[in-house]
Amino acid sequence: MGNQLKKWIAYRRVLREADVVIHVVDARDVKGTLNRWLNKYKSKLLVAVNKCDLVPQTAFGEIDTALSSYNHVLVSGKTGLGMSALYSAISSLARRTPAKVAIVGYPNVGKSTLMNRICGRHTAKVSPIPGETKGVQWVSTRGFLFVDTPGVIPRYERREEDLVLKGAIRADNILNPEPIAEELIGRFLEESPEKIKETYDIMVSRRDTPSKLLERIARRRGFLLKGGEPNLYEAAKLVIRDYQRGRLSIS
Ligand SMILES: Nc1nc2c(ncn2[C@@H]2O[C@H](COP(=O)(O)OP(=O)(O)OP(=O)(O)O)[C@@H](O)[C@H]2O)c(=O)[nH]1
Ligand SMILES: [Mg+2]
Repeated sequence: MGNQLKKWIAYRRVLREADVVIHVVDARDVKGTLNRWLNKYKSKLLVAVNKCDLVPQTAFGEIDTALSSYNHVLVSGKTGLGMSALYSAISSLARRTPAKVAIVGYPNVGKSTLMNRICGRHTAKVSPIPGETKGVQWVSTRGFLFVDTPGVIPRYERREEDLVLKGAIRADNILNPEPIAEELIGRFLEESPEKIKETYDIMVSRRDTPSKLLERIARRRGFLLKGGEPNLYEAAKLVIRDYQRGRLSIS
């Protein structure tokens, strides 16, 4: 049997066995990291909107509206925000002791970070590189059995740009990072241009185009090609990496 298929079967088994399925999504892209396929487990589904420390509080209302049909909580595995709400939501879904709780979601949304926060120790390996968690391991804590799972991308998901922005593909594996970095810079230019200014220590005005800014970032960082042209390829990968790591965030 192929490795992928084995993993898939193990994943399905975890979902079936679990009493509570915590579907972790990224607060910066809730719709994009929400896997609609998991709706078939809706009666035991709890959506944990993670990385809330990376979005302004004014965005919380919008997130609540987008998820109004889901049982959901806003959390940050990094700062501990919303953890007590998460525990009560888990408890109200748990129907036996110890209840089994599976943590699932896209690669890199922070499943292992959340698992560590819940278990209060470094149970699961965390990394800014998607695809860190590989196996499946149940951990007993707080009267529950928790399991962290490897990130899964639904089959219908194909657009590379989308996957990159969600942090599901690592920046170094992208063939053509420039348009993606420009899309990102364009968003920041609209929502908080000062963030680009601070992060890269460059001049930014609203009249600047994303490609102009990418060029400025390359020069500022000394990413130059022979002849002194800016190395946009390296600058684009830097911007994508910073976004995936949360160094470049709207807050
Ligand atoms: N700012 C911020 N960063 C977070 C938060 N949670 C996780 N991260 C960061 O996001 C990156 C991915 O975290 P992981 O916990 O490894 O994500 P994962 O979902 O387990 O990833 P895979 O196992 O690869 O699927 C790491 O760099 C974490 O430090 C959070 O709440 N806030
Ligand atoms: Mg993980």
